[in-house]
Amino acid sequence: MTEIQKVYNFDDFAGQECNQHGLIVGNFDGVHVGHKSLLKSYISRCQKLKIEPVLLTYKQHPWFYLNQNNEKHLILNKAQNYKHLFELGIVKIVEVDFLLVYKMEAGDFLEFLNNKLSRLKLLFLGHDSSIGCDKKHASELVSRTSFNFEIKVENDAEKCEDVIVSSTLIRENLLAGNIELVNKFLERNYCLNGKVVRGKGIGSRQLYPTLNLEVDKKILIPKNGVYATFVFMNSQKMLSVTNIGHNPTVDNDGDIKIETYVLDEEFIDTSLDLNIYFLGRIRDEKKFDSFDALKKQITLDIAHVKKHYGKN
Ligand code: RBF
Ligand code: MG
Repeated sequence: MTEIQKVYNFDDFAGQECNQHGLIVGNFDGVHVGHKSLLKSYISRCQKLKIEPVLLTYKQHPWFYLNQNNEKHLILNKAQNYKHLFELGIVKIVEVDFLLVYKMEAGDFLEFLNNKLSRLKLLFLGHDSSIGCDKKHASELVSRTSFNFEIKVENDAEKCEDVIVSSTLIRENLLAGNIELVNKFLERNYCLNGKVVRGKGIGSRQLYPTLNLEVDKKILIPKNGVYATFVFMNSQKMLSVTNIGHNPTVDNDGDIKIETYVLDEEFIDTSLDLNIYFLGRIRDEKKFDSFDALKKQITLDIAHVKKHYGKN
């Protein structure tokens, strides 16, 4: 099957769907081990039935409506989120406005899908998922037979390090700086993606030159501190050391800065889009008495990364 992976508006998709397809519904923020195992069984079920694996998600994460604020919350920005979902084998992503569906009871929601999606053959639900504003548990819905599609419920509780992995658990561990654990929950290196922006130039003049990363404002930022990381420069993987924090030695504006020093400075490319992949946390950010003291500490940080992560 050579399919073009594409993102649709719900109405566009409903208007032009031409192949028989399945549907899985959710945010899948983080695309962690639990999500992955559920998505893999969904995709293989679709393959067996020879239907397209389609994923329904919300234009904006429900959390931002339900909590009425814009605080940093997401593990992945939309582009990264969709990239991981497509890599797993999802063929179409359909975005629906949360406000359109959040007041529907489970039965109405299923009715809505049944009426709008004439080629829907399979609705795939995680065992612990609930549907509709009446929060009907997935298992209560399987017996519904008045629709043109089958409902299948699959166990989606994936254990890792003896706990059931969830996006909430990952957020808690990012805020605690537990990168190694987060990497296990994700089955890949946790990554911050964003644009490279200009700093004040203090680093290049008096300390070490860094790339400053600006991330989507909805993205949750891990605990302040210094991290062993890597980046790709001209497709080459290179170690770097990343500071997240307020730079108290040199700065007093309240903004959080994310900046990385790439160990092999010669290869730095200045392209705008940057992924910083995290390996582990080295220390807390500190206020030093002088630039010199800070520079000495950064020199030690660099040596630490080389020594402990040099073979990565
Ligand atoms: N700034 C601090 O005030 N305290 C720190 O502990 C600190 N650690 C850093 C560690 C690394 C590896 C890097 C790259 C930067 C660090 N900074 C720290 C930020 C530093 O102040 C910053 O690079 C300059 O202000 C230039 O933007
Ligand atoms: Mg800089």
